[in-house]
Amino acid sequence: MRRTIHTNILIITILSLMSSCEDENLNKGFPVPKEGLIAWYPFNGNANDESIFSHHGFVNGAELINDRDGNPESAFSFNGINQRIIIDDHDSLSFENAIFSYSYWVKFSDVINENGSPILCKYKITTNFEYGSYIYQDNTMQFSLLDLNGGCGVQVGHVDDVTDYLSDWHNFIFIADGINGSAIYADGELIDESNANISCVPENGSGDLYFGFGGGWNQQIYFKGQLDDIAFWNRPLTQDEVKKIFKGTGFN
Ligand SMILES: [Ca+2]
Ligand SMILES: [Ca+2]
Repeated sequence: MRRTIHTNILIITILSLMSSCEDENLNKGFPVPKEGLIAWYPFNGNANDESIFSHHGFVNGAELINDRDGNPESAFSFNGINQRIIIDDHDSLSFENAIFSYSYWVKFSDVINENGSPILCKYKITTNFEYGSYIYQDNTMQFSLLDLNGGCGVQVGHVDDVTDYLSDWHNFIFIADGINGSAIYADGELIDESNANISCVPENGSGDLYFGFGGGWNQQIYFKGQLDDIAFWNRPLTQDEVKKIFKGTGFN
């Protein structure tokens, strides 16, 4: 009898261990693809880069808030006046031949700043510009590559009207694939693409990378809204990866 009880306890223990392992496996997986990952900001209580490169962000006023799942201090809010996150310039944040991808989650404010609203931008105010993602006064959101030194600049894709995305959090992914063109996805769906050669290839500039801040020549503009889970890759993401990032199913 004693042996039976012991055996039962052992079996129960093994079963519960197995089920807890299964639960863990269900929740496992890295949130974004690791291949080519250059910077990854999940905003877990800070603006640290959790890729292997440690391009940590310096938080300049932006405030930690709940993320889209209600986790505390897991996203950042920007007031549109003087708050931003700054990442020091680094060679790996410039992308040769205009081949790269980035992803972010955003919750827009219903008020677009008079001069527009930059989500992210790598530039130096009166010297050079590399890439950025802006909302303009007409409510379009443009994904740009520019080189103010060389005088070239292209809008390589856009969202027609951000007011279609005003409520709740949304995921936007921009893919630049050099001579093969570019694509933009919103919440896992392709919304704009071009097969044309990206003719403007920015040089490796000296500007920092900003979240919630940017501008054009001699322009400083702040973003009003909320941002989360920003990632950069030095390669084009696949459609399958885009969908998985949006669904949050995880990667090996
Ligand atoms: Ca987060
Ligand atoms: Ca540089």
